[in-house]
Amino acid sequence: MRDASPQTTYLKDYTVPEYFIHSVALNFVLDEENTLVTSRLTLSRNPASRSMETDLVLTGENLLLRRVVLNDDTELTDKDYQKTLDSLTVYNVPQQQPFVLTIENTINPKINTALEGLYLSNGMLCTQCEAEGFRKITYFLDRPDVMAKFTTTLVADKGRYPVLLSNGNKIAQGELPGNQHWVSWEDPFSKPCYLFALVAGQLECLEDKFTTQSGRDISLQIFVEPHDLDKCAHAMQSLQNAMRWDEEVYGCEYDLDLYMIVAVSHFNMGAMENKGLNVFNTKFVLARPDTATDSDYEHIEGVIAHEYFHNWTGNRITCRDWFQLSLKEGFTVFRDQEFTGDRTSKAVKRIEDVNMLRTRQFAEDAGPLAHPIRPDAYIEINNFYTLTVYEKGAEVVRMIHTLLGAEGFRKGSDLYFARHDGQAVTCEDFVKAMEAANNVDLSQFRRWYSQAGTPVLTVSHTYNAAGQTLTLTIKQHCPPTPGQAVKEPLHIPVKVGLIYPDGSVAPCQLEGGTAADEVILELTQAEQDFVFTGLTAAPAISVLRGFSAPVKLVMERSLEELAFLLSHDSDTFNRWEAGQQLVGQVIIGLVADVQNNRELRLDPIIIDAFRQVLAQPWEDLSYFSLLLSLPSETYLAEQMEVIDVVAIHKAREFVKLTLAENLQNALQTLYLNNHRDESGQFDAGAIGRRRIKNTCLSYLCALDDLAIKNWAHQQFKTAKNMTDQMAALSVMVNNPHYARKQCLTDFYQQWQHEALVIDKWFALQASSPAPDTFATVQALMAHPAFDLGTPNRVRALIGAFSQANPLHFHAANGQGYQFLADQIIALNTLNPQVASRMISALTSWRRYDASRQALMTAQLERIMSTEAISKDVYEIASKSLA
Ligand code: 0A1
Ligand code: ZN
Repeated sequence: MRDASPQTTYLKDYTVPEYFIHSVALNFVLDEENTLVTSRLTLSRNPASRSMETDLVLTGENLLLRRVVLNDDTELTDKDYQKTLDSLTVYNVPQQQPFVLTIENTINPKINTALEGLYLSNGMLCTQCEAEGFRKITYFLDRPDVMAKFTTTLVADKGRYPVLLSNGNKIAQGELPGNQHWVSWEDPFSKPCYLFALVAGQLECLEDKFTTQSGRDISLQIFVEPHDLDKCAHAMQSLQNAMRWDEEVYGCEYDLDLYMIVAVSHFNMGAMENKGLNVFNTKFVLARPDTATDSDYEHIEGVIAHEYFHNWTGNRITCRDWFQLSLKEGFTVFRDQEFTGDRTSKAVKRIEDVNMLRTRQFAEDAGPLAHPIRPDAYIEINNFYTLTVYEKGAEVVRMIHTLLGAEGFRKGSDLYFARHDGQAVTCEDFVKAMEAANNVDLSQFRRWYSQAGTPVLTVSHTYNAAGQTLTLTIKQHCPPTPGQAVKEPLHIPVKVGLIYPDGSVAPCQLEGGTAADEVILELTQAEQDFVFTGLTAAPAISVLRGFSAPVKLVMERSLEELAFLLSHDSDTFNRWEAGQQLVGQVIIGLVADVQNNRELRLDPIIIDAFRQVLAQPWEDLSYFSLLLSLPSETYLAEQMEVIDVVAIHKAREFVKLTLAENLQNALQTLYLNNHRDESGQFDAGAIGRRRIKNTCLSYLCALDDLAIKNWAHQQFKTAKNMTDQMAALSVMVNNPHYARKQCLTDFYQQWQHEALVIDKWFALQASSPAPDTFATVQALMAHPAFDLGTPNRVRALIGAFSQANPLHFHAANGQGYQFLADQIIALNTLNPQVASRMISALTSWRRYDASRQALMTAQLERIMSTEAISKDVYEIASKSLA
């Protein structure tokens, strides 16, 4: 039985809440299986509500109700209220004056495998309330526009739960008979219940402080399981960096006296910004040079910053309703991207973000689940924590930044904070603040919030030698998406630069304008001409610099033109992009050769281009490695009409091998020059050395060369940091290697007590192109360290296989699809959020050949017929088939 035909919620139906909750006093008597929750709410009628209802309807799920008391003196009986599976209606509550309602209920954290509400993680009790988890703790008005002041008292056994945490400041604590103790917390800021949190457990704490720009000392505490205390230093440093950056760039200072982070090993997502008490997936906290890679270090800093930045963009100013999710997420992702760019390399960060957007968000936008960054309907809101809301949402904020400039954007954010502090608002309020502070009209720009799909820009040009003009014609078109057959033209900033044939910068001077090195064209019509003047020779055109808009660019360019841009474009993004287009075009050509059984031959222009890149001195070695990296199989797949995973893999491997054969000496020298025995050096220089070295190793290991294979083996055995150890192991797992098996066993032995490292061990094997991978994956499902109840493990094995192993997941006999569906069906009852996220690998079935389409849809149908299908899984599976 499924939840009786799941209901859709629509943005157009939004109405203000009928009641407000001003304050809530919570009392928890904590117990693994039977936690007693007492909630004392002070409520009043919302005068702005037009409803005539005199009943109060609270939401609540999986709760055992014990008592309801009105105004502290009247115990209500079951004639005064009605309970359903997901609500509590109290009849005829006072309309004229505020009233107090006290509710007592119990919950069972132990059986809560969905990890939403109050649950157990390795013996520790913790909560996750966004989006609608608070209703699994107690009856409440569980919607973000109901903001209340929370005080929370936690009572628990002292031995099992010595540390008791909740939002805000600790105001009192004491001992109780029977080895019990209690702690009270008070959060002075009004907040919606999705920002509530509590944690109880045997935790150790790393403590430090931060002095704000106004001179206040903030205590910073990171709580972890005792064996992880030696892996918190980087998270602490990251938090301090983020706090400083937000003061400098946005003028935002932290508001409480205490900032706590707790790392838990069971978590559905990355982390959660609960006021003053962030709860994090251990993956985004714990790092030691020997356990975490450079990329882990960077992600930790990014996620710590993201959650910290939410204090202003999310908590102080929150969302009116869940359709506005991108208001806080798009803006906060934009902020964390800029922060990471400032901390590391702007060029590299932009490329990494665009890579992810183009491979994953573009696919979402082109498929049956496409939705605008502000969706207009949902069945299960948890399904809308998507790449579109987060990553495309960030691109939309970035475009506003591009159109207004850094100063104008800052004026807009200042006004937004000043106008709306303490409120629950909409995307519209954000855009209005940007407009008002800059005196601009963003009417057409607003369509980015309501229109789904990735626009395609088609660019052509003509150069007029006599008139020394260049005319750039840009057309925009957006393919239809579900429910949106016709699209209106968008307001799109297109950053352009021009380059003379000798490599010098050509002036960008639009008719009637002044000359500049580059220009932002504002495309607003379906087709528009831009005329550049004063050009003494036909320039090369660098379009969409910095990836100034989330669009697909169609522009006919020869391999020679692309090679020219690769060596001369001054825009770091477009320079890299030229290389990607160059080699991408060639690989796509080779895919056709593979399909037609033609002999494969690599165009020498590619080898030359790579040789030139290798010959130049590069300061930013991470950027250098990106220039040498081939487009991913997933990105290449996006370029094909019908995806052929086998041909893509063969063609790409052929290019890799041929480059390695032709450039072996240069790659070896580069490897040796950058190979050091380093541990714990995290400056840009050391990170860059590791990255370029390991990029070279990956090319070289494509060669059937025993000496090189020994290099990898040696690097694996002697590595003092996880980046080098993992890089070596991965080339050994992904290429035939004599020591592969032994090293995998040794690695497991070495790291069996470090869960996050063991996740890497699972993921690496699951994503390998080696022929025995499917059998390995099946065997790993039965490995004692595998557990369907631990989301990180599920993502490491099942997620990596289905999302990062196109070759084997899409095996022609359909075994990959069947395997995934089996796991989704098992997860449906255990953890619906994780189950529904796993479906995405099947959603894109229309992109494959007829035989695979049939196999994939058959599995989606099978998922649809699951008994007791959750709303989460139902929504994604049914929309995937629609
Ligand atoms: N707001 C968090 C993401 C998050 C969303 C839902 C969760 O549980 C269902 C957990 C975390 C963020 O953006 O970091
Ligand atoms: Zn967020």
